[in-house]
Amino acid sequence: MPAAFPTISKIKFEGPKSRNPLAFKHYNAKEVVAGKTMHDHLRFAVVYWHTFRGTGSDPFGAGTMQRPWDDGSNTVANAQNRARVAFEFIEKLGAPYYCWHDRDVAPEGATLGESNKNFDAVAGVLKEEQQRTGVKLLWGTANLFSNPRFVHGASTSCNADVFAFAAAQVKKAMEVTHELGGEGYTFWGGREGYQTLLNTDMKREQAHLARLLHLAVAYKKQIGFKGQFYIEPKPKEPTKHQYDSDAAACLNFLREYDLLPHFKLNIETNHATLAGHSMQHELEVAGAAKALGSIDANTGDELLGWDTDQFPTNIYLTTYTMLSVLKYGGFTTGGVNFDAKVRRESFEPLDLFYAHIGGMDAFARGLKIAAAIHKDGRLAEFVKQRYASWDTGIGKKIESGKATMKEIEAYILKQGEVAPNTSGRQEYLENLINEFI
Ligand code: XUL
Ligand code: CO
Repeated sequence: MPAAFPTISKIKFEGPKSRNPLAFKHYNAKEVVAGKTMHDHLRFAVVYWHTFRGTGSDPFGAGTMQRPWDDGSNTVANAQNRARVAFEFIEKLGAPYYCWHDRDVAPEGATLGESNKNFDAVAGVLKEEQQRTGVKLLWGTANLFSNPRFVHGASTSCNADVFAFAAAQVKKAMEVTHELGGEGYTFWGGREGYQTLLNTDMKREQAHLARLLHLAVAYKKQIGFKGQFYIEPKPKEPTKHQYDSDAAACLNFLREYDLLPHFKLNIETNHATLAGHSMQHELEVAGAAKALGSIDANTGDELLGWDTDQFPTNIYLTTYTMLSVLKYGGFTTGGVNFDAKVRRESFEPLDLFYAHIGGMDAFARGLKIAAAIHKDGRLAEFVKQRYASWDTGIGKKIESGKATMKEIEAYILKQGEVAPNTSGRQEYLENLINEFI
């Protein structure tokens, strides 16, 4: 097969002074930061859907992407060829992982049986290419939202047959993930939500979503798949309300249905902002519950209110992200997955390289800055000191559950008024962050 990117060789680290747009300025896979290589900290993954299936179409116009290797046919042969191109790209970029939906990699057939056959035929090539390049599967997932059968949702559909189809699709996607040595499996509830409550039995729909997840947990055990399960929160789009709306809602849902021990969260930046939160907020909610698993790295646009999935280049964003990731112990099964797409106007294959190189460099900088802030220790010490009143006396007694209402009342009656005696020092802390940027 002729090379799809003949003019591009392996992307190298050339350091911050390099002016080569096809080189890393900050991502040096082998460099050790805070006790681990950048490679092991960041565990970058390329997504199959945007990078190899994205057409550049939007609600106002057709696709624009130039992908000369793709013959445009919905055939297994074209899909197999595309798989080889994908690995040429990932290998040249030097990302250690990739991720897919079942329907990204292989064409959907007229029946589930046919789709499964197509999927196996392309999975064979994925396996060969993984072995050839050493690139690994971070996670797999099933597309339970594009086909019109999922118009009312998948596991939350009003039609039990649609649930059955979705469950069968998840079963197969889990099997292929397992076969390819995937380190995780993600559930993003594409249409698991509602457009109007007038036609919706919310309690029943949520119980059905939990049923699918319990079935998956049982099947995982049955086939011996050891990868991590993730739920990916998103508040809306395509539905007006998704049941997995944000990290807190997901955690509550998982707890309510006894699923929490089996899942972690895959936090996506643009989903966080659609939910009216910052990425940092979502990471802290997940981390505090010991459920921070992986991230879908991208960003929205301040002036556009939808899921634009842009490549992340904002150093504050990557710094705050990596501050939280490091704080909760770093990635184990998860990684930094670029669920991001080049703009419709960036239609040349070369743009795929620029986009990923920029994202990887932005995260490498975020990692280095966050590690330096952790090492410096002033930020963590400030937070510790801010809560010092809880480490002794009445604070300690209350926190440990040993103080009664009566004792607390007696204490405060004796104490008199309590003055607001400590500043929050927000500006000081923002300046401190800027010392490292
Ligand atoms: C959609 C989204 C998905 C999931 C995988 O907004 O983020 O691509 O990451 O289904
Ligand atoms: Co995503």
